[in-house]
Amino acid sequence: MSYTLYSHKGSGGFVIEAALTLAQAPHSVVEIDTRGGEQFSDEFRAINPWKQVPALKLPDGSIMTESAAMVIHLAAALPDAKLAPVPGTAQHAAFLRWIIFMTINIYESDLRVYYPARYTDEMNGREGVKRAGMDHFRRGLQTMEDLLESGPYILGETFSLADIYLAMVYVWYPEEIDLPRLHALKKHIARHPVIGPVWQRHFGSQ
Ligand SMILES: N[C@@H](CCC(=O)N[C@@H](CS)C(=O)NCC(=O)O)C(=O)O
Repeated sequence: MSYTLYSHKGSGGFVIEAALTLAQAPHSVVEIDTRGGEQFSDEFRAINPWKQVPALKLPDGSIMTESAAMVIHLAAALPDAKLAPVPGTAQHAAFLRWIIFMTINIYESDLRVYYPARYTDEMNGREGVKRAGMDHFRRGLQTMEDLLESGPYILGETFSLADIYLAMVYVWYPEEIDLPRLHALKKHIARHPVIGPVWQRHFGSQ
């Protein structure tokens, strides 16, 4: 009864690996070399037709994709690990709100920055897509920085998978950015006794 995570170092697979590690759930990680284009192979397309990592094989053999869905599912499937508030509570509503906000607005703008050609059909449009992506990315992170005023975590005093997700999307921002609360959160996760080593493997000493 084990999970199989298809991932690439430094990808959205980080938060899923962190969740499985925190919950001490048996799992293995299959490295997909997305820089070398392995996500486009027939073998991986059979796992995720959208050709992206992370993908997660559940213990019953079924496959999940979409990092936000996986985070929400794992928190529900592994309740003893307390990865998120109890479903149905106001805290859980806030958890869902910010996970979805981060995946739709921040993760997505990161893709516009790193893969601008997918968002325009003219060569000359790529710089514009990338610039607008950076702007969106920055605004998304600033929204989270403002939210952490009542932190130190997204849910106030309660640490959850949403914070790990946030540190991950923050570290993807490709330029210097002055967001001290996000910086402190990232440091906290990088030094965490359980998930710190997972962080180091994905992002080094960043
Ligand atoms: N919406 C997806 C986005 C997944 C995604 O963008 N994955 C990136 C790595 S972080 C990827 O596979 N990049 C290679 C590619 O898109 O070709 C999720 O949240 O899981």
